Amino acid sequence: MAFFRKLRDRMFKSSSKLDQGLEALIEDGAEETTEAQSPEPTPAPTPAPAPEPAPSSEPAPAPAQPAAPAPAKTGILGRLTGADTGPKRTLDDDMLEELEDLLVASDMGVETAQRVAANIAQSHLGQRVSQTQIKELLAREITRIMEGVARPLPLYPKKPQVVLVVGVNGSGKTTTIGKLASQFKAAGKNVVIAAGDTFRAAAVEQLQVWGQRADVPVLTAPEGSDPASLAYEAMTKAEAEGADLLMIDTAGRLQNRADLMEELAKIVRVIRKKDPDAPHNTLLVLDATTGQNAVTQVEIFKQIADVSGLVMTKLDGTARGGVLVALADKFGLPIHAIGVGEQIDDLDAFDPEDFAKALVGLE
Ligand SMILES: Nc1nc2c(ncn2[C@@H]2O[C@H](COP(=O)(O)OP(=O)(O)OP(=O)(O)O)[C@@H](O)[C@H]2O)c(=O)[nH]1
Ligand SMILES: [Mg+2]
Repeated sequence: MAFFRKLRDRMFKSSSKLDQGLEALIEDGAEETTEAQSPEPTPAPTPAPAPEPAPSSEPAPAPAQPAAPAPAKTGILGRLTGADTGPKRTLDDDMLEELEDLLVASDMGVETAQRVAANIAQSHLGQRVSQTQIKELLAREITRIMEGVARPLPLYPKKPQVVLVVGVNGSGKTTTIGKLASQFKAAGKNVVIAAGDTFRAAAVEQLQVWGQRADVPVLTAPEGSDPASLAYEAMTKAEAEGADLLMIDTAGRLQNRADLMEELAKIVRVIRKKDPDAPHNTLLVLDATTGQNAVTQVEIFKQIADVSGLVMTKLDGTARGGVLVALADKFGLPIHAIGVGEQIDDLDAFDPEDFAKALVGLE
């Protein structure tokens, strides 16, 4: 599926907190390390005098030479080879602990932060690392975690393929449906949208605007009617019209509102009456600026609606994408796409390396 195209430059417009934290981590620690290592050009400690060799006629062996101090890396050779001229810090337990704290502060979650730090320690403990190096090491670990979850929305031969879109209020469900519909339409698919948010008249109007932009029909029901019935009717209509894809919008619901979650469960039950395999995809739309609460959102929506994949919106202009790493590590749910703006083509494929680099502040 070549639909998703890059808008990489828009990801993380704002400067990243993690980026700055990593730089400070090396800078602050570098001072201590340099002081501790070479306060002054003190003479190399003389090795303890060797015990007097037992009197013997043999000539005493020459005392082992103390190892010559390693030449400073800032020599000509160092300057020629190492482009990395900034401060460096020895990766020790203190630094690892600070690194872990930074990762937790960037919403990566304690477990994931610990695992990432441990992996970096495994390869680099005791080594002196620069700001760029620590960012690269981190980006490598994050990329590794995210690689397994970067997957576009799968398409099935089933007609209609039912895509249910769920999430908390304002996460970007309706916008994402508009964007997806436009991309699938452009790819030659016959798409229908159902306005399952029957609570607000404005929600239906908003979806109709997206339907016009994407040039796909929007099926609606009167305000206040049962969203499960609408979903059922939409499936019947989509089937009759030979649609490839039926995308069902739902009202935003907080995961701690049991009544609204039960309503969602009912929508799923009713859809399954019509087609036991449907919904074929249940997309949970998450707002990147949410932080750690996204973890609970995934847990509960997964339980109620059998979430099959994630879309993370609003990654433009926020540096708070760290929770995505925690989600990938914890749940392994595919990330189908990311929202990088409010316009119709502002939906991008999820690229793990780009994401990791943007998160840690690498070019
Ligand atoms: N910057 C940015 N804004 C986005 C993105 N996706 C959605 N939005 C904006 O977020 C706001 C909410 O988007 P909606 O699509 O209405 O969210 P929703 O989940 O349908 O909201 P409810 O139906 O009220 O639960 C709108 O102002 C969108 O323009 C994105 O990727 N980036
Ligand atoms: Mg909506």
